[in-house]
Formats: sequence, structure tokens, C-alpha cells
Amino acid sequence: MPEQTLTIALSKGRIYKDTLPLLAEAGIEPKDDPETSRKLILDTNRDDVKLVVIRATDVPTYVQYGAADVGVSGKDVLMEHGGEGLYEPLDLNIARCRLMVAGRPEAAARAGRLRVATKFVNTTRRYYAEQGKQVEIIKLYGSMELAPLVGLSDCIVDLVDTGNTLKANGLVPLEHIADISSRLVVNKASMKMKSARVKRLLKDLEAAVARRA
Ligand code: PRT
Ligand code: MG
Repeated sequence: MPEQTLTIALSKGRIYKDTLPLLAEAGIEPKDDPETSRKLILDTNRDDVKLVVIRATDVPTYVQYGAADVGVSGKDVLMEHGGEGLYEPLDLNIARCRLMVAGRPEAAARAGRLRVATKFVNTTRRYYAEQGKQVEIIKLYGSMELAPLVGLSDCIVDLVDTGNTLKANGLVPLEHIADISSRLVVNKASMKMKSARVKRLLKDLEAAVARRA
């Protein structure tokens, strides 16, 4: 890659789908479709802009270490990562949902130390610590909704959009932790070293987001 390449980190799925139109308005269009291509580095219509397509939870890490200059990451992922080495200059207002505590309806009334299953271990620990509540956290990597059904936990901390997944499993939302949307993140060194290019992209994306509001 030429030295002045700008590398943008994205994840497949909803973030890619929702970011694509914003990038197009900033004049950046990928030449391959990550859903069908096996390439992990995608060329774009601009020689000096590449996309890397990685797991959603890896985006902050790539940007933190400067392997990508900028990235698009859910606030849930950023809260869990901690945000070291990153600027978070723009709310892209896409892939919106809520981070919630959910469980069986009777879980709200349960006395004693709660068992909470989640992939958001750091965020969950912080949330209950702020309330002075002692909980036991069980780390899972997916399908959190199953945990209360099989007695693995009393409740879960997970993302909720329509609420259909909770409902289909007999669970109800119990507490709202945070509103979630995806953010543009920028490597701190890139912000200085590639300042003009990063600021141009930031300005174009800001305008694209504002046009939709
Ligand atoms: O899927 P993979 O394990 O590869 O990674 P990922 O789950 O981290 O990626 P992806 O693409 O599923 O999610 C990327 C980002 O999208 C998340 O980090 C959130 O910021 C955002 N987002 C927005 C969501 C949702 N809405 C969402 N509904 N991420 C996940 N969900 C899941 C949720 O976990 C639950 O299982 O959808 C289910 C609930 O949806 P409803 O509509 O039934 O309530
Ligand atoms: Mg997923």
C-alpha cells in the first residue's frame, strides 16, 4: 500500500450496509462486495482509499494500533473496548438499538445476587457497580437470550432493536443501559499525520449524516 493510503475498517452485515451509502456520499465506493468476496482488503474507486473488513469487535483494536486510520464501530463495542487510542468524532446515527437488561418477567423481583449472562462483561460490571449491586457475570459469545431459559442466568445484558428476539423467547426488557448507534473512530496519530485527509472525510460524512436527519 502506498504510504498515504487511508484505511477504513468496517464490519460485514448491518454496519457495512448502513455505512456504504454514507461513504458513497463522501465519494468512496468499494470495488468488491465483502458479502460475496473473500478478500479482506477491498479496493475502492479511489487509489488512496482501502477498506478492511473485519469482525465488529475487532474494529476499535485495528484503529487503536493504527492498522486502520479510521473505522466504524457500534457504541456497544466501543464501551466494551474502552476507547484507548481513539477519537470518536462523529455519531453516524446508523445501526441503532438499545443496550438493555432483559430476563423472564419474574427476574425483576428476584432477591439475592443476580447471575447475568452477557458478552458485554466490562460494560455490565461497570453498570452494576455504579448501582452498588453485586452480580455474578457469565461471559458468553452469542445467543444470550438462551441463558435464562435453561437456568444459566437470571438475566442478560444484550442489544435490543425491535424486541422480537426477546419476545420469541419469553423474555422482557427490564432496564435500559444505553442508546446505541455506530460511531466514526479515528486513530489519534492518523488524526495528526493524515490530518487533511481525515478531516475531509469527517466533513463529508458529517454532511451526509446531517442530510438524513
Ligand atoms: O455477528 P458477529 O458475531 O459477527 O458480530 P456482531 O454481532 O458484533 O456484529 P453485528 O453485525 O451483528 O452487529 C454490529 C453492530 O450492530 C452491533 O455492535 C450494534 O452496535 C449494532 N446493532 C444494531 C445490533 C442490533 N441493532 C441488533 N439488534 N447488533 C445486534 N443485534 C442483535 C441483538 O444482539 C439480538 O440478538 O439482534 C437481536 C435483537 O434484535 P431484535 O430486533 O429482535 O430486538
Ligand atoms: Mg451479530
